[in-house]
This record gives sequence, structure tokens and C-alpha cells, in this order.
Amino acid sequence: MSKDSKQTPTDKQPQKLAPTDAQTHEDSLIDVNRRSFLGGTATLAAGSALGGGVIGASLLPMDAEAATSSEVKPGKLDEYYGFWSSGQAGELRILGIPSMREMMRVPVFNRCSATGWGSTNESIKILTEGLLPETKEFLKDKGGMWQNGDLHHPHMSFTDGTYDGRYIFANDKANTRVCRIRCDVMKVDKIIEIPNASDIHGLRPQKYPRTGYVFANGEHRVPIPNDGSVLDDPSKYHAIFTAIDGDTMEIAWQVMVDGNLDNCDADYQGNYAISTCYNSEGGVTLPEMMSSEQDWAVVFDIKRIEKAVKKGDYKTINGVKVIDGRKGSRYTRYIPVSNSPHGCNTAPDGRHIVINGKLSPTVTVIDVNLLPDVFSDKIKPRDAVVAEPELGLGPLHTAFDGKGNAYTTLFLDSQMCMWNIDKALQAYKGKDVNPIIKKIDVQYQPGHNHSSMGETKEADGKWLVSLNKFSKDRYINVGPLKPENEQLIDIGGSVSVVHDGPTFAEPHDCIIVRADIVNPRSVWDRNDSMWEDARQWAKKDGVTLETDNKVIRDGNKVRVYMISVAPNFGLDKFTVKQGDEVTVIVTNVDQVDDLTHGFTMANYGVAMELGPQATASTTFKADRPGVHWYYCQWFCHALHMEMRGRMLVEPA
Ligand code: K7E
Ligand code: CUA
Repeated sequence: MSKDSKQTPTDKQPQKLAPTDAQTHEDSLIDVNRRSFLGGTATLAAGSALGGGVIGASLLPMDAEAATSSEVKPGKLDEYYGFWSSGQAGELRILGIPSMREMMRVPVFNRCSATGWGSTNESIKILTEGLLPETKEFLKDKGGMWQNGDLHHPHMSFTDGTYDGRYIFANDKANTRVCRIRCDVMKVDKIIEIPNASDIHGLRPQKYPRTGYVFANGEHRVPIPNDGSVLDDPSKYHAIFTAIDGDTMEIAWQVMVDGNLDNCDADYQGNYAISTCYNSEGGVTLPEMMSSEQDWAVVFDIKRIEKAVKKGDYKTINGVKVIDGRKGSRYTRYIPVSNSPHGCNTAPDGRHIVINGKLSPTVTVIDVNLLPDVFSDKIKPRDAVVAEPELGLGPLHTAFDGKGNAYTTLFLDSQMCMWNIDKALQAYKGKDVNPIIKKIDVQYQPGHNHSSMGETKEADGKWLVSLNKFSKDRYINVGPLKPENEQLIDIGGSVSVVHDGPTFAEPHDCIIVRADIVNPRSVWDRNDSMWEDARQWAKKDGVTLETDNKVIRDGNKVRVYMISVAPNFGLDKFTVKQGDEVTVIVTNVDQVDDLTHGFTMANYGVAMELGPQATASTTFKADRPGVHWYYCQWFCHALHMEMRGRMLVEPA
């Protein structure tokens, strides 16, 4: 990683990115003037950047300046993958950047009608095998699995401080889960429920030496174990920080903390993880949680924790090693920051971590180089703070350009604030410099933002996405439920909004990954582990998945094997008896890119997607006698409509 936070402007980068203080003020004046002219929100929000002066500068400079084009012409490819969370929709979405075209939806915690996620045997296994025994019991008469999820934070696996294209990990806040998505096929392969925690919120992979651990914050405080033996006694509630082994998707260890954990990030050295932590009061009502002026950023010393695990300084709770990291523990340090901090973002300089104030108009910058002294008690935790610039109202999350600048979302001001880290450090030391470079309006109320490669050492400062919670008047009216709004900001040139994109609930967070890092397959590998169970059934039944079309009866269980080749299924009919448990296993033997088939059993609620060279299976009870057509629901051929067959169910 670059230890040098200084930068040489490239020719792509106009002088404007490193303005003098005078220029900064002028830019802000123009912005403010433009905003009031357009009747936007938060007219005075840029006040902290204003040194006074003549308002009424020309509107011209900003709009006249050529923005880097975000247009990607028909047939041209995007330069970046955007991996988007969808919040309460529970899925992952793939966009192209800079076009902002949505290209794929990867079902994760949700059910999907198109792909059969949640109804195929393969997806049911992934959705259920990682649940805790008590959750399985709870879900027994509720279909056996959760129907919803709340996916906030997708992050790619790292090697040596940058994305490695292996996996994407994400949290489910609703049902306390963490998933892993394989980037070779863009499908989920693991979902685990986190024991001892309540509601996984912040999630980040270890950046160095590799992922490694996936850190996951249990947000809410609950009794551990939460079995009813403790109820209305909040002094016995705890939040839990979890390190998951990203290779095995097993829990490596957990740390019990004080307060509620919100967001987290890791350093670039592999030594520390850090979480924002609110409710140091340990309250359970809003007034109780707000009563103190300060909360914390909690730092976890990974090496010390690993040693504790080795020498047995933990309690095993629900099968997991839990280390006591409450205040005063040698495994953690609690850095005081203003009340209710939110986002937690490590800068690509490998040194600075930005804690976003949320209720405070400031962000707090922590220097990771000072953390060893904090842990050895040479300095107080608060002495690791090296800057605390005041940026505006409601700072939630910060992104970086790799050129020494940071971009913080201001939720209440509906703005993005561009500021310089080095200047913030100088100002904290008492120098009379203004770290704010520019504020631009976004529409409206941004939560997360993310820059191209911005959470890696390869941050390239080209694009920034602002994920806005409200679109209000930005689009034609679609009824009381409005889309949200994601905006693309060119930070390589004009630092202005260059694209608006409406989106369904909820563009919660995203990452922007250089396209050369992600290399998915176009056709499945026949040896893929996804359909290992079907492979085993076929072996037992003496069936070859790739060639055979056979019906195997095994008591009242019937396994129907067939292939699909456009525009045919291997079987144009099969017969079962009413009450049979039928498993249909279809293998798409087409080898052509993009030749996906489907299998829908009409009036049985069964559908599945079959990518080229994939096998998928579904099991249902044939409890409706009669003639039931199955058909291919993915358009595959001129005779796609004719790609069908009959299941004949003999009455009992
Ligand atoms: Cu800021 Cu869930 Cu990422 Cu919301 S957290 S904004
Ligand atoms: Cu096969 Cu449509």
C-alpha cells in the first residue's frame, strides 16, 4: 500500500482537486448560490466552509466544466462492477459502473421466483444448513426457513490489501446471518447464523494478509444465552463481535463488548479491527441511549485475541469461543468519540480510520500507527485521535479517492462533503487551514457512499456513488412508495453528479470493483459442488446426469432424471402416483453461453433456473392428481414455448 498520502496530480485531474483555500471558498460559494437558486434543501449547510464574501458568482463554472462522461455506449462494456446490497429486499445486485446499468440480481436471503432460490433443493440446503438448532426448531412449522432478510453490507474478499475476486460476504441484519457469494458463478454457497449475537450489522473482511477473517458486528445487546432465563435486566445484556473464517465459514472466535456495535472495518496491517460502538450507557430506551455525551470506537487487537484463544482465555458458549472484551479487557480498547458514531472507514493510505459522527457534525480520525501505544497503555485511547474536522450535519459514511481526499455523506444536509485528510490533521494541530474542499448536493439524504476501489489500497479516485434514501421529486410519480435514488459522482474531474438512477428498496451500500478483478464463468463446470447431492443420488440410482432420462421409484419416492437441450426436455412425460414424493433433477447439457433453461411445474409452485451445464433439482409431493404440464420459463429458442412435457399423476 502507498504509505505516501501526498500525490502528484495527473493530467486527468484538474487543478481543482487540490485547491488553495481561496479556491475552496469560491467553489463553496458557487455551490451554495446554485442551491438557493434551484430551491434545494439545506441552504446554509455549507456555512462552515464559508469565510464570508460576495454571493452571486456566476453559475457557469461548475456546469460548464466538462464532466468525465459516464455514458457507456450500446455494446460497450463497463469498467467496474458495482456490487449492491438491497437492504430489506434481501438480495445482492450487480451493476455496471459508470453506466449504472443493473445487470443481475443474486438472490441471497430472499426467495426468487425466476431462479427458484428458496425452492430448489440446492438453495434450500444453503438457506437452512447453517441455521442454529433452536432456529431450525422454531422454523419447523414455518416452512423450515426464513422468508426475509436485510442485506446491508456487501464486501469482497481481500488479498494483500486489495480485492481478490474470490467471494463477496454480506450480513443479514434481520435474522442474524452472514452469507458468502461465489464470484465465479455469482451464487451464494454458504449462509450461517451467528450464535450469541443479535442482528448482524457492520461487516468487513480482513484486508491483510488476506481474508481470512470476516468481522461481523452483533448490533443489539441481549442476554447470552438468550433463553428466557434473563429478561428485563439490561445490565446482563451484551453485544458480540464475531470473527468468521472466510474459507470455512465457521466461527473462529467472538468478543463480548460493552455498548452496541454498529459498523466496522479492518486495518491494512492485519493487526486490528475497529467498530463504532453506541449506547455506552447500556440503555434500552432512546432517552437512556442518548444520555451520555460520548460513545466509543472499540479496537480489537487481533494478535492478542488469537493468543487468548490458543491459551484458553475464553468461555465456550453455544459451541463458540467467547473472549471477554468488555471495557478494561486487554484485548480491546475503547476510544472515546462523540455520542452515537456510525460509519467506520479505513483510508487507503493504510493509516487513518474515519469514524463518522452521525449526531455530531464531525468525523473523528484515528491513526492506526498509534494503536500499539494505546494497547501498551503508553498513551490514552483518546490520544490515537489525530483529526476531528467539522463537516456538516449527519456524517454517516466516508469514501476515499486514494489521493488524500475523503468524501463524507451528510445525511441531514443532503450533501456530499469532499475534504482533505492531511489538512484535517494540520487543523487538529492548530493550523489555520480548512480541510473542506467542496460540498455538493445529492438528492436526498445519503446513507452510504462508495468510491471506485475505495476500500482497497488501489483506490483510484474516479467514481463515487451516493446512495440516497429518498428520491422525492426526482422521478415521475409511481405512487406513495417511491424509489430511492443512487447518484454517480465524477470525482476524477468535475466532482459533480453525472447520473441519477432510481432503485427499488434499498440501495443500502455498495462496492465498486475494477472489472479485471472479477472473472466469472460463462458456463458451469460439470464438477461444481453446487449439485453434489444430485450427483450422489444419481450414483446410487446408476444414472448419468449428462445423458440419462430415467424415472427411478424408491418406495413412494420417485426420482425423475432428465436433460434439457434447446428446445427439448429429455422426457416429454412421466407418470407418478398421487402422494408420491417426487424429485425432478434436470441437467442442462447445452454448452452455449447464455443458454439458460428453466423448469416450472405448473400449479405445483415449482420453478428453477438451469444455467448452461448446470444441474438443479426440486422435490415436491404429487398430491394433485391429473395432467400437469411442466415447461421451460427462460426464453431459450424459437421453440421455447414448445419446450414442455406432462406429469401424469394417477389418483390414489
Ligand atoms: Cu449506515 Cu446499515 Cu450501513 Cu444504514 S448502516 S446508512
Ligand atoms: Cu428452454 Cu426456454
